[in-house]
Amino acid sequence: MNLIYKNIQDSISKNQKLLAVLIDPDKFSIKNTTCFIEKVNASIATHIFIGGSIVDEDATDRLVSEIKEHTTLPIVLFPGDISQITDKANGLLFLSLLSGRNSDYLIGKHVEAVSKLENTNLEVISTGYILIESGKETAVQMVTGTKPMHREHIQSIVDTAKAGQFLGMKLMYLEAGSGAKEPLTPTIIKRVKQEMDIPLIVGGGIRSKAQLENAYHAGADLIVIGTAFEEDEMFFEEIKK
Ligand code: 1GP
Repeated sequence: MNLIYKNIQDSISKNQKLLAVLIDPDKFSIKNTTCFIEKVNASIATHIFIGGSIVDEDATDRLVSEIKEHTTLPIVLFPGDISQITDKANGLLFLSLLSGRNSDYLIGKHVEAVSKLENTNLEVISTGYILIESGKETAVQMVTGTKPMHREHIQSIVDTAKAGQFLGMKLMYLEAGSGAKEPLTPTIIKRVKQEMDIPLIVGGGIRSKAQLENAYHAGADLIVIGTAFEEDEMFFEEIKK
């Protein structure tokens, strides 16, 4: 049963917007789990994403086990590396970095991941991942050795997203990068959304309710926020149910 993907599609058909709180195991203190997840549960968040660019081996597994004790929200892996795959989560974004031309991140790591995934019950969701420049070098850029797409090259971004859809990807993720100075512009989100039939994820640099609403209004179906909560958990106050 592909429940996570089906629920995303059902929410879109009911015009319900989705929000994922992203937790990076490398930056999160496991001792803070109870208190943090209580805030997530009281918020409009619909998903918990877990992942980071550089994470210690087993840290993801430990963190997911702990989080599961405190929430019924779906836990989806957003892995920077194969070592972050754990059966304890509910699903995994099988990300292909379409904005770059590093074959490892387009297909190589995916082949390596198969033997690990075959021993899990994770719902594997094929996801096109497009990094768009945000004014500073991001962790994804450094780790993958790829360049982000230019913000002004909107047609190239649209064509890249459509190519991913033609390849059969189930989700498309537009990424400004963790901690981006500015989130993606409504124009980019709107143009991509207009041309796509698959759900659109948007993340990177969203730090206020107004920015969240702008991105939804432009066409984002699911928004991912991590840094804003790392910097100040008071942000949860603004997005209570
Ligand atoms: C990062 O898109 C996510 O991969 C979320 O970005 O940490 O800037 O919220 P932030």
